[in-house]
Amino acid sequence: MTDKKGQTAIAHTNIAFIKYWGKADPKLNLPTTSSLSLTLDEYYTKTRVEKATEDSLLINELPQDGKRVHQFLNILREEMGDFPPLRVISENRVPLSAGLASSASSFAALTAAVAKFNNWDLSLEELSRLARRGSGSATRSFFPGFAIWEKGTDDADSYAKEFKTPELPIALVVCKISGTVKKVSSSDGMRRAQTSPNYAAWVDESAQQLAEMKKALFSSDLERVGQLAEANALAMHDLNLTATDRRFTYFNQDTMKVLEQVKALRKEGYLAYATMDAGPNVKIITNQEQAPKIKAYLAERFRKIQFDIATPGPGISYE
Ligand code: 2P0
Repeated sequence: MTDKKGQTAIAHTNIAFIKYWGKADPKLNLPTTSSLSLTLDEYYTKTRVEKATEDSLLINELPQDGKRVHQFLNILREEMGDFPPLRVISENRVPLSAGLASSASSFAALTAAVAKFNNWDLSLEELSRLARRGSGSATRSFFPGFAIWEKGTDDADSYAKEFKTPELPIALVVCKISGTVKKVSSSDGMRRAQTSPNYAAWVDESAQQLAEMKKALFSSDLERVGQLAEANALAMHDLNLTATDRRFTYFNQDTMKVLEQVKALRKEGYLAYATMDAGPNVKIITNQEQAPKIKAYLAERFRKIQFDIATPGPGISYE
């Protein structure tokens, strides 16, 4: 127990280069594959927890239905021992629910803030394991740069670790295609994707791609990193299109048009590979030298789309 009034933690979001897209155990959020991500500098969630009379949630100053957060706090109480009701106050600098994985930074920041508030002495890996129960992708948002979430075999050994690489001049051009709320939640999307006849093959292929991705990162081969990430992402989205339980897509027409331009950029000699998540946005993997040029190239062709340049970000921090 603690006599502290409150505690604040900051977690940055992450983009998977080898995706998590399916659950071996939906209750425990155990994944069917290991995944690898890059934490980004530009997007983060800052979360303060304060002692209160009941659990509640405020995001960007707006009260929310805090059911998911309340359930997660109860999981932490079961795992770690009881603590008082908490008011959770979140400042979210991630475009919400449009495929930029705000749940990753949100559940990482919340887990870290609650742990620090309660004076739990936990390693980053132990925090990652706990955060998994809130949202799978949150496991990877504790670490600077690259992280690997090892799928593990059970609740005890499924968590992420930092994946140290040589210094890489990597950058992402983030194409913010639509800020609208997604129609298929990640959990529902995964459940449906797992009904694709191609699912088992994707799981096998993903393990090979992860092994190759590690090698490419170690040898600073950004071209290969991009190729592998794009292949992995396109195959993930193909599972959605081939789901036998109501096939679906997160792409819209702008997604398809940007993907065409990514091919055109490559033909012109640019380093440019695309990755997409549970929304219409496209993130283009490139290097820091070419990122502003790619941004200018696309901004000229897509007047209505906004573009950011994102670079590797830090691990969890506290205020
Ligand atoms: C990922 N995504 O690896 C994948 C790729 C989106 C596409 O993890 O159900 O919000 O809370 O565990 O973490 C988004 O799913 O899903 C996600 P839950 P989560 O980043």
